[in-house]
Amino acid sequence: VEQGQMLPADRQPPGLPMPGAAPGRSDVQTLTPWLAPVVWEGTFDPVVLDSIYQAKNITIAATVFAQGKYIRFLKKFLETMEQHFFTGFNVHVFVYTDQPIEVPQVKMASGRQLTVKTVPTVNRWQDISASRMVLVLALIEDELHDYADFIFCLDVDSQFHGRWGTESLGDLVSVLHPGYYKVDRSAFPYERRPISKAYMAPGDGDFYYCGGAFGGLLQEVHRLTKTCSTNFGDDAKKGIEAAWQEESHINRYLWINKPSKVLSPEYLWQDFKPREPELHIIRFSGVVKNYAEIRPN
Ligand code: UD2
Repeated sequence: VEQGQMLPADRQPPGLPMPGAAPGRSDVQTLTPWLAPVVWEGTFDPVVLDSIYQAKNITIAATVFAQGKYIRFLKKFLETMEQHFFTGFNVHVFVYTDQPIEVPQVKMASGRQLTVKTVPTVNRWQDISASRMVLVLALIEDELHDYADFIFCLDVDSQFHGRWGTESLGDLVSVLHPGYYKVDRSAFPYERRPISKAYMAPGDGDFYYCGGAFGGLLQEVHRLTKTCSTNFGDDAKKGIEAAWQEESHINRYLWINKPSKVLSPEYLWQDFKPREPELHIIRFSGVVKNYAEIRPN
């Protein structure tokens, strides 16, 4: 290289910012030890990302379960989803409910659609949580494989407040649980009984991920839901239910099959928690609810 000539971007001496580099964050972990990005506000350029995926004309599927009294959360969930979740992209939302006539009419932009799936009423909330894996697996196998590219599975007792878009796309995507991203691994509420298929030994695990939001490429979420529903069923045959139902199985799966992208707690905060300084934006959060009143038992 001649004196004064620019080095190619990948040959810049260490310590010099690359021309056009996205601004980073130094106050939070932005890369996992296996080099998956941890997505925080300020670590990506939404315009660049959107233009990449716009050119590919992708379709994103999303599932949400609203059974029993949880139907009351659906309207706000869908209204705010319309404002913030992959705006400008093809989105197909699947609502699973035992009360199809109660599903609110929400005006959706072109390219976006909603399908209602009627499911039987379930009496134990733990069974609702568990049945989600089986139903998402069936959806991918029976309906989505020939047209959707990505899928996200989301809790209904939540609302969107800010952009959730193409920066969240990856092969296998999980969200750091807002209650455990700053605590030591030894305090993670993993399933600790060796007899369970969700078992995590002391010292195992990378992060504690939440069950309320996960996703990725269709084939990756297919693998996750297949493994987790099989393991959940194997536990049930032995009369065991993991500490946090399917969330425990997801955590075990993601320890063995590392996520290719990790979303910060901006992507699933909890409204009862005061906002922490590292959260420059809250994109999606769980509303405050009275468990005793809302759950079937
Ligand atoms: C946590 C997880 C949740 C799940 C659960 C496992 C987060 C923020 N939440 O939340 O995803 O892993 O632990 O036990 O990560 N539902 C109904 N009707 C019901 C009960 C549940 O539709 O009567 C559906 C609904 O979509 C709800 C989801 O199941 O959002 C999870 O249930 P939850 O919100 O009661 O679970 P929670 O708050 O303990």
